[in-house]
Amino acid sequence: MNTYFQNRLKVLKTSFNELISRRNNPLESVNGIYERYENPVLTAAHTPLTWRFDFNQRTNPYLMERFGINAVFNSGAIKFNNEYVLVARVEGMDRKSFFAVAESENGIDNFRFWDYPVVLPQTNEPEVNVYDMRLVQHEDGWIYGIFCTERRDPNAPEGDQSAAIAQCGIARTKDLFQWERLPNLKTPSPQQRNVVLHPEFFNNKYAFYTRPQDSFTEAGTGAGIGFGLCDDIENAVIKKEIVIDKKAYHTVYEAKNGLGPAPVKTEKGWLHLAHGVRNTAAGLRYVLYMFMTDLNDITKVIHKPAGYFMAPEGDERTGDVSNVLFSNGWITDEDGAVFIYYASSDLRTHVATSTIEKLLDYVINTPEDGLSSEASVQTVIGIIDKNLSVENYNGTAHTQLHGFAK
Ligand code: M1P
Repeated sequence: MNTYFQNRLKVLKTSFNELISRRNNPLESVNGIYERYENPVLTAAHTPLTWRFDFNQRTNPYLMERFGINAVFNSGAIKFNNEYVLVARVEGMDRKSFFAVAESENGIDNFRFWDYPVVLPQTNEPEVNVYDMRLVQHEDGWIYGIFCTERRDPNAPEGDQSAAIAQCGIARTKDLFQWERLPNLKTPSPQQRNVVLHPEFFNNKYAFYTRPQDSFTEAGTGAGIGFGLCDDIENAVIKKEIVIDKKAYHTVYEAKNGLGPAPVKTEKGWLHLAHGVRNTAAGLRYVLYMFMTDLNDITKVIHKPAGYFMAPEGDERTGDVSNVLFSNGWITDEDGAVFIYYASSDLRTHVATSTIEKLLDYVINTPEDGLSSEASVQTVIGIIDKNLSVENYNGTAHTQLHGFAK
């Protein structure tokens, strides 16, 4: 073995092992709702060296990377065999995404990819790209992977090589290793992204949250988080789609929105995590928000805190698509601990932790969006009034004098 090769091999292996064994510490929570962690849980550098390098000195004397990975983000999540398991969107330097399973014992660090990425069977109409899998343990006994499938728009002129069609792909598994591919979901909408399967039957049917789109990028006229039912998951057709959470003027979901992971059932209602998108002079800004739907009527939103739950901070702000937080995976433990896996700027995957108790408090007790500046001022005044009349803040009750608390 030549010395150059040997040295490079040693450096590569040492830094990789250090990275995947690194401890991840929680950061102080300012808002009291969740804790972020100091390091991302998965990045391109976490993908196994055996995927990227040819370790044969004869065929690769310079130990060059032969298959570059660009990003690991938008990960589906599930607790499986007592491990915290992510099915990540791994994007190669060739821009194609695929799915790969990574697992950790504690959900916050030491995530290791399985030896091989997921081999996803194709339908009769093969796609070019797949991404953003939502993992759902359905009450029918299968684990479903609901994801976006994308191909070039066959009607686009030759000169347009970016027009695409996005649809919802469906696969299922019992072991996260062997996947059965089912036909793509059919809906009345021209395109779909951010489709999620509800974990329980609703009126004896499979229930889907959808995101109807007029075109590849525009959520358009049908915009909002949609909902529809289908009889047969093996040939899934939604005949009627309704919108259950609309986009709204001058909110964080003004341009479009989409559901994140499958909702979590609690005694007070179904907890939902979603992303909202608004336009800015610097481009689109993606943030996460939460809402709750009724336990019996899952199409009815019963609580919705104003604004965002989580927005890009610090290093999260920059990446391939900057100013983006996106989540399609969370895990709830039996003790109520919640692990929220979110991606920043289409590049890396992070974790934040909370509890069902805290998330219920947040969703139920955070004021709703009054949809105007005047309403926001009234909301703040309501909070101030309460604070100045109780002894919580600094141990004494205040009286109001000339606009200042005394
Ligand atoms: O680039 C930000 C996100 O854009 C899309 O989300 P949406 O359909 O809501 O606009 C998806 O491609 C997503 O993967 C990506 O993170």
